[in-house]
Amino acid sequence: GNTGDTPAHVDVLIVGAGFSGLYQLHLLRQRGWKVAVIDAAGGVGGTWYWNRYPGARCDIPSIEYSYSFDADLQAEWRWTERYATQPEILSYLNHVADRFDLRRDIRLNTRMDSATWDEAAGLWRVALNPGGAMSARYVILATGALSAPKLPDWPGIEGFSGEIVHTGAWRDDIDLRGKRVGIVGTGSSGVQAIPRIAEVAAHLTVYLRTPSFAVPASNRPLDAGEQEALAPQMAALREGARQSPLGWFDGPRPGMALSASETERAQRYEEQWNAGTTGLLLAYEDLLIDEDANTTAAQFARGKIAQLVHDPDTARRLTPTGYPIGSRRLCSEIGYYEAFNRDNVSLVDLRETPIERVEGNRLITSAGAQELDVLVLATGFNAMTGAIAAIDITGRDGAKLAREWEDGPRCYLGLAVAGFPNMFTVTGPGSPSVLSNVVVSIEQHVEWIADCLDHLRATGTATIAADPATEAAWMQHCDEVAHMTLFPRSISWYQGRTRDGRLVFMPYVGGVGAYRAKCDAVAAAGYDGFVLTTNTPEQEE
Ligand code: NA7
Repeated sequence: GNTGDTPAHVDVLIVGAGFSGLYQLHLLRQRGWKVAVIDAAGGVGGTWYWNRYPGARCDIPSIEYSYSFDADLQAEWRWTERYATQPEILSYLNHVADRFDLRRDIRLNTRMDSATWDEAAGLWRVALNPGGAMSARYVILATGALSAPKLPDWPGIEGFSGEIVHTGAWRDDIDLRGKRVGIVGTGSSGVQAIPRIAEVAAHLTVYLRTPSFAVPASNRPLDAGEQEALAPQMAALREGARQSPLGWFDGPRPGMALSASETERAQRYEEQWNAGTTGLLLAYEDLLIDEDANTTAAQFARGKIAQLVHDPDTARRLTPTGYPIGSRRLCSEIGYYEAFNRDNVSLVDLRETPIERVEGNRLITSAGAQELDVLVLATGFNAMTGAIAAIDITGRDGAKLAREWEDGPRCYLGLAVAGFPNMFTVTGPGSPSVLSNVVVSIEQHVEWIADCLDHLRATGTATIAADPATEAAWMQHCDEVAHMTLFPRSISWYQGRTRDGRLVFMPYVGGVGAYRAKCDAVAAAGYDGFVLTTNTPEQEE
């Protein structure tokens, strides 16, 4: 396909051709940098290339979940649904790649096996697979926060004789029609896939470990007129999103849940439930801060599950307990609960009857064996750190990034890791990315990194690296801010685990507006918290 040749040396090597890498390439090339992008996938699109499972769709309104950097791009693209499907987002990103002539600098089907910092030469020596060696002055890891699939390690799984597929590495040849399908996992991916698979499979067995709170997507078609009507306000809406806590056009409605009467609350929850996706959590300002407030929303959602699922025993199993609503990613559903009312769907509760092993085409739990033609793993990702830790990255003094992160993910502003000079991460741990409209966060990260590189060029700086003490202070700040909220009250992919079992809350909860202000202040102060070294003569090219 669209495979550019990779030169032996570039100024900037970008890993990943999703929302982050595409924009980073465009921006840096515009500013005169020599840039190459590699991606392991057979096409551009990142997350939206890989997650082709049935039902895959965005849970942020498509008009907001799109680039804002180019007014013409925004004006010419028309979304067909309020929440875009995976194929539509993928075609949008392909359109962007064509429109800005990005493909000539993108090499697909190529991984970065290793990257080693060469202190004497002041550059990264990189091993590509396939493709061998290249070097780059800067490396930008635009590898995605949710891109390294997490696979179960049940005994015998490697010998499963049916088809096995992870939602985040879906294959187009998977045909579920008339099949006996099992699906493990009921996070966002499972919740989206379950109703679509149930429609075509002979039988679907859902293996449930932790029930999710799922709210109706309230999806609907969007017509061009609606988007045209919004056009005059778009610039202001986009700017509002950039300064907002969540990166969305809408924020929480004013008021506290506990100050409202029970009748008022019930009415507002009903409205916000019907508004779609995260609407419920935006009903009041205190829902993710005050446990009692949160309980009122959780109880409302639990009541909905009891109404939607006919069999009381199944409804009980699907009802989340023991963690605050919203502290794990709220799922967006279209027919999820109703799917459990179908005759061809059954539920296995792994909390009572855990998975023991796999034998032939059978998944065996303590309740018995189930023959499956296709086993779908909706088991999630090694979030925020997984894709980077999978690369053999060696920084100053032989430090290995993956090994360092086993002691706890650390990253200054989610943008750079101390000990790894001239390397940037987009949506790294310590950034608000996954707790925001990630496209808004990505645009901010990408623009900040481009401005930083321009500054280094203008000032003749040879290396930039995060200062370890400032990095540690930032991670501690992230943890403190998180603990002012209810987010750490559940175990979720927002948290990393250290080798000694400690949980580390990874995303910055303080909001994209506050984060942007912090990043801007860091840059304005000459990259405060970074150590910059100037060019020595032998490093000049
Ligand atoms: P998630 O949200 O991490 O969900 C993964 C699900 O898989 C969750 O229900 C897990 O249960 C379950 N799981 C994971 N491993 C196992 C094993 N070994 N056995 C049984 N069940 C397991 O991933 P998603 O892909 O759904 O969504 C990720 C994000 O992508 C989403 O939030 C959006 O932002 C986009 P557990 O909770 O660990 O008990």
